[in-house]
Amino acid sequence: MVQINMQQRELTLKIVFYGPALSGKTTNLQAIHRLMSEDARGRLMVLDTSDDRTLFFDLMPVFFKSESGFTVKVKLFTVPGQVMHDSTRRIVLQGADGIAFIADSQIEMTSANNDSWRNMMNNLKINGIDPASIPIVIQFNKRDLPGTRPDNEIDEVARKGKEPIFKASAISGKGVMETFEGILRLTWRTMDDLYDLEEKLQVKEEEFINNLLRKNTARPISNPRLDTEGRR
Ligand SMILES: Nc1nc2c(ncn2[C@@H]2O[C@H](COP(=O)(O)OP(=O)(O)O)[C@@H](O)[C@H]2O)c(=O)[nH]1
Ligand SMILES: [Mg+2]
Repeated sequence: MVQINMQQRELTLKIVFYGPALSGKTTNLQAIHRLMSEDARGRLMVLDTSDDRTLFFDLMPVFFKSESGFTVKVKLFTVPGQVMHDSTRRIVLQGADGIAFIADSQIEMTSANNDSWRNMMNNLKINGIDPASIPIVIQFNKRDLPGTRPDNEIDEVARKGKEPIFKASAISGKGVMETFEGILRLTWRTMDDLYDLEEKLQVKEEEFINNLLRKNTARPISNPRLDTEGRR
């Protein structure tokens, strides 16, 4: 649930990366962490299911300070995909403002994707979130692997459904920031319709997007002049 604190001048949104086990949810967060400017993101906390814990999820905040003086924070979560961790998924999904559904493109993972999608719809309802109105984008990950669903089939899925679809290979970072931008925009627009964010916060969609997609410009400095030119 979006948190708007007018006294503290703070906005907090929650975006959840959902999907079957091993589809690449953690890998997406790791890529975002790697590709983003250090001053736009916090620590990536990965709680692995190989440990003996009761709650498993990954968490990373991204943030900026708007020109109007608001601290805008987006908390990114992943859920554990394994069937047995349903209660964790339900808890992590609580109060979600947007969802990036990470599907595994491998043909043999089709039913795992479908099961996870149905499980998500069910958990949304249990949490009192309307599955028809929460912003959702779908990423078909692992496009680099052989034996994945062909592009034309994915394009067909895109034509039939209402969710924006992105193709990715999260392991190399390809398509990750596009997916992230997709869910950020959709979430911003939906929240703006509901709560007049632009008016209340004096923040425009482009300011929100551009600040949350600030790239990591770090690279070997061979030519100091070039290094400063690359920055904004
Ligand atoms: N080939 C390939 N492997 C990937 C890709 N994304 C993730 N993986 C691998 O898939 C496995 C599961 O990824 P992980 O992010 O832990 O999945 P999660 O369970 O959804 O968090 C890991 O071995 C990743 O390296 C990808 O785009 N291509
Ligand atoms: Mg994971």
